[in-house]
Amino acid sequence: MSNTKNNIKYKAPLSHQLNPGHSACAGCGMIIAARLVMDTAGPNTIVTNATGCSEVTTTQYPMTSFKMPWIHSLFENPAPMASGILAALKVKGLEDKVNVLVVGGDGATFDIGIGLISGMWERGENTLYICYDNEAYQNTGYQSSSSTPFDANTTTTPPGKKSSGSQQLKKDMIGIALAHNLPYVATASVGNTLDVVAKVKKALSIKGPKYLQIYCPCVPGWGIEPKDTMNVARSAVQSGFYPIVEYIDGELVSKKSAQGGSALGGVTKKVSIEEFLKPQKRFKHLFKDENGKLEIAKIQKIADENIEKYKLI
Ligand SMILES: Cc1ncc(C[n+]2csc(CCOP(=O)(O)OP(=O)(O)O)c2C)c(N)n1
Ligand SMILES: [Mg+2]
Repeated sequence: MSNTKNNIKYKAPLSHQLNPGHSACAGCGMIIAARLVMDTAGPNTIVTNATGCSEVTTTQYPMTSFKMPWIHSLFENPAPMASGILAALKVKGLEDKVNVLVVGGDGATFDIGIGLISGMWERGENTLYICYDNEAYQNTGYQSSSSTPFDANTTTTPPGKKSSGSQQLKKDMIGIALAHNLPYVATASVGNTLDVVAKVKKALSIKGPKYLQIYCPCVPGWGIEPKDTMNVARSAVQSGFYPIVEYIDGELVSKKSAQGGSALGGVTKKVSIEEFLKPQKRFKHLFKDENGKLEIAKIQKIADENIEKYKLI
């Protein structure tokens, strides 16, 4: 195609590994994270993708938004698929020249794929596992997963007379990853794009199995405005609700303070848990009555415990 006025040949932007034309919602945190991850990993990468929004929105047959080789099979399968790909790369003598990424949502990671992910980690496969953590099975209509936070309203944890939303605590997937003695384990928030990029780069520079869990607000599932995605992704960190940590060889090497900067630098103010919860319809029921106030105090306690555990202030 050419631009007749300037006589310039039009070329689609070649710089992105994940291209426009996907069907993710406006303001989707996952798709922002996915583009950051794919662009950072670059074209010399093979991706195996679990079932979920990251797959469904990017690869509607017969199209794909991915420029790199990409494969989807069953929900629980991307980890063993990556093992097979690594075996093939080994035969070709390419195992040190190609990045193998395994990506999936929290449902795929915390619940449905966990056994096979554990096997991949146990085998010490040279892969980077990325979890797009949007805290529920969003693609199928906002059902709770074991990543869903306490008191969140999902379609399987509706608040009512006898409950105030999910009564389970979010599974400590970081602790589970660390228990596998992985050389690299970290969380990031899509609200801090540079940190996501830095952590993907860092992870890919290390040999062996790596785990990066990225906090990704979901516009319809969390009931937020598309314009609020980045703010919510940041206030989750600044309130202590979602700790941002980085472990190399089991040692905590970096963490983000409750203000979003480095926790090593002395921080004075943090965002209140109400400020984080309020823009999200999944927590709306907590702002109705006195009982809600008691529940918010419980969530504040969870955030405070994170701050205490990781010394985030
Ligand atoms: C074994 C299996 N169980 C359930 C489903 C239905 N299913 C497809 S996508 C999906 C939700 C995925 O949730 P998550 O992994 O958190 O990704 P998200 O869509 O939230 O990004 C479910 C339950 C399936 N395809 N296969
Ligand atoms: Mg999810």
